[in-house]
Amino acid sequence: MVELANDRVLRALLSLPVDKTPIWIMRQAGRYLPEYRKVRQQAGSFMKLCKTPELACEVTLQPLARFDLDAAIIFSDILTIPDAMGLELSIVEGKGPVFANTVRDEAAVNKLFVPDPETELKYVCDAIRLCRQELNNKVPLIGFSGSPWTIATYMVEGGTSKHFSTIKSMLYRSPELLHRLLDILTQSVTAYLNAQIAAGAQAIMIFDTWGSVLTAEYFRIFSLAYIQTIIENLTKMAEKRRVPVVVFIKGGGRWMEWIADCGCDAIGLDWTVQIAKAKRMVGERVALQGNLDPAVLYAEPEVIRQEAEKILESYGEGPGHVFNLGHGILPDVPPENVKVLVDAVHELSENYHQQDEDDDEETLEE
Ligand code: 1CP
Repeated sequence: MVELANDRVLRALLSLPVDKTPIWIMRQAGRYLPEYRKVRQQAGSFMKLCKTPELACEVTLQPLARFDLDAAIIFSDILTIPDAMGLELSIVEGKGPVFANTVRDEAAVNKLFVPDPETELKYVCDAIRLCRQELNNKVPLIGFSGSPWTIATYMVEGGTSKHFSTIKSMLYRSPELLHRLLDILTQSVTAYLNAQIAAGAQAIMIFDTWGSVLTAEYFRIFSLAYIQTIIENLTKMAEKRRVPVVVFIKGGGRWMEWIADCGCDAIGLDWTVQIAKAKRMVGERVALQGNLDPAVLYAEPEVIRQEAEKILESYGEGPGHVFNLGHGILPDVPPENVKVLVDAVHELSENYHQQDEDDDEETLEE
């Protein structure tokens, strides 16, 4: 097994004991950092940044140079797969992601193919390989993908959506066509994540940002079932360690019981969930990641510490918690406040973990 100087995140995601609660932050490399904005400008566009492994690696590591974070997450986007399928993604200032081509009818679905991750998406695998070298086993590197449903919303709508009218009318008018699209995406995401693991990703996160726009019944059929198929087909061990899988369904608090059964090791929670309640409901089955309201980072340092402590207290003693925000960090947050949060979580969480020598005997090997 490769020795990591800090493997708290990998241990906590598998509910193994740790000395302190680990923390990383969704979208930790991003616009709130002036050094990110500089590299992005240098790159010329968001996609150029993603597609240049040296630059993607540089921005991945930027937040780790500033803060004592317990993991890195590869800098990329969930929309690299449709871009690789020929939809041509651009990120437009003030508008978000926009596709040149959409997928709204049978002819468009027929044209789709499963991208080869070491060809069309090689730039992501290269960035992962480079990051692993640079990280030199200091902290683990997280790989990620969007869920088939969430990726499909962008492909069908053509970008960000308010009411998801186009994809929902597809769901109710041509469910078989939507299933075909989701099936191609499921194969693509599985191959992509396995390639990320082969390239060196040590944990995997699946983002289902828009699962909660579905009804409970259709969430299971059109989103969760596909996530489950992906997880069943992921590489379980790499470098003699388990590769934990986190599933984040924004707004999925009401479906925690179902999510806990999808084969994931941990559930990412948004800030609307009481973490104590989540632990009571599913804590025996999965670890939990989250779930500070991202807006807390606008507060004074003392308030940030208090709000962090509330979450630590709510989760209570024992392993199985990775601290994070309940969604991505907001672009106008002062970077100093992130340091306050990261240091507070490490300092305050020691009280919730037993400092027992015997714990070291439990390992991640199988
Ligand atoms: O620099 C810029 O102006 C572009 C902003 C940006 C960034 C920093 C986009 C466009 N993507 C990213 C990086 C990104 N996206 C990461 C990086 C790794 C990290 O540090 O965490 C990750 C994990 C994502 C994932 C992502 N992209 C999600 C899932 C998570 C979530 O936030 O819900 C989604 C929905 C996207 C789509 C997307 N890409 C970019 C934007 C602005 C969006 C959201 C648009 C929307 O709200 O619909």
